[in-house]
Amino acid sequence: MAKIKQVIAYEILDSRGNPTIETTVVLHDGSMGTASVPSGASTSSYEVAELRDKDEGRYKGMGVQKAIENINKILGPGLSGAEASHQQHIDKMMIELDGTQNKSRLGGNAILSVSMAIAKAAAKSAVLPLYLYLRQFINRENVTLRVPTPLFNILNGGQHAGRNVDFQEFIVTPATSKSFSEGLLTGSNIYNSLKEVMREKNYTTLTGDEGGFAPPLSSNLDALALIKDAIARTSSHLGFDIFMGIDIAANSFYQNQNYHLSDHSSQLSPKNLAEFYASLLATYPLLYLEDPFAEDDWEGWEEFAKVSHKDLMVVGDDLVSTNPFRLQMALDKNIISGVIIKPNQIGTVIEAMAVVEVARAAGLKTIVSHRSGETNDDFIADFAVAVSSDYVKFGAPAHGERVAKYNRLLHIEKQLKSLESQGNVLGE
Ligand code: 2PG
Ligand code: MG
Repeated sequence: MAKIKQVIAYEILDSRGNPTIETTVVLHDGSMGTASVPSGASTSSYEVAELRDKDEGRYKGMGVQKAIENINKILGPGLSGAEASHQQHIDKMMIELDGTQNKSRLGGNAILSVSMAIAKAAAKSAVLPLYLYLRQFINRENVTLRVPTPLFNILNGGQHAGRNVDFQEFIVTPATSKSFSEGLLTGSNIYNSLKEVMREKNYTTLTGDEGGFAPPLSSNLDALALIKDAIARTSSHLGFDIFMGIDIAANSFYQNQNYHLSDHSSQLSPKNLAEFYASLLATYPLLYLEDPFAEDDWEGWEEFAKVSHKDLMVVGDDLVSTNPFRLQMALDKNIISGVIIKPNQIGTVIEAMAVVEVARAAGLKTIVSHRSGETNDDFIADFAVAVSSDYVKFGAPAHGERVAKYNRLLHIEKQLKSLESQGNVLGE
């Protein structure tokens, strides 16, 4: 148990070269925690506000000096002397200090960086690994402690690649029966095999924001064919021990109630798009489809629920935006079977954890996710283990800011194995 002594924030750069916030929290017992926040490119309108300076002469308006001032002058002094291990109380205090619905006064980015840094400092003070420390804030009944199954984004399109592929992320995911390290090896083998396939076909092997390859392709479905080819060259078997998925991120090609795909000459209505997915599923046995429709196109989501099959994970990201009210709307309409959890969509650690709990209780699969603009902070890896998420989505098994998270999961897996072999009940 230790009280907060000091909170200091700085401006640093993220993986896209844009400014973001890094916050350090010092406790009275000398424990420290430092955390930095990520940033999305394909954001939804239901995420909490990300406070940017909007000074066009500096980092094209992307500076975060105002948010940092809010930490140094308002949040830090407001929290000074508070007990760091009372994370619920701390997150609530920050919500109250902000006083808006969407954290727009102080900035969701400012609030989250403090929330994460305090959790890290408190874990240090408690001499616990962060994932075990955070675990005390969830209901652990019937929830096993395990390292989640990774979803690897190995081919980038949409707003993460700037080429002509509309769908944002082409994903492979190993069978859930595999251990995390086995899954990582499989993902890495396929990633490297895809590089080989692309070289042979004279495609560029330059990568997008999340480390996946970003070739210009004549059709969205070409990406799936390339990945299928890449898998066939490894020891994995598609549909048996490796599966494919897509984050469509449909917001990005939705306009005036219709969808505009660059490989279709005419626009598609929500019903047409649902039919397109149905035919796609008949050719490629996809396991995972994220944001197949835009965040407010409830008609499209409902249309698709009629034709999609029960083995497909239909996942809401922009649709839900890690927001409890949006989640309830999606549950009431019975249109998703999985949900993306991004702490920076909601702005505090405890609120993000609460959304995981509601989703799990409703029988949804949970997927803890990074953002396309990242730092080397690996908080999200510990968070995913703490909440016993079913999956994690941290990008390709490449690029420093992506592998920082996967590497942290390797460490956690090792730690859990050794604790298990010692008969330790892992704090359950
Ligand atoms: C997504 C995310 C992360 P962004 O849509 O799932 O992959 O992208 O961070 O750009 O919103
Ligand atoms: Mg998404």
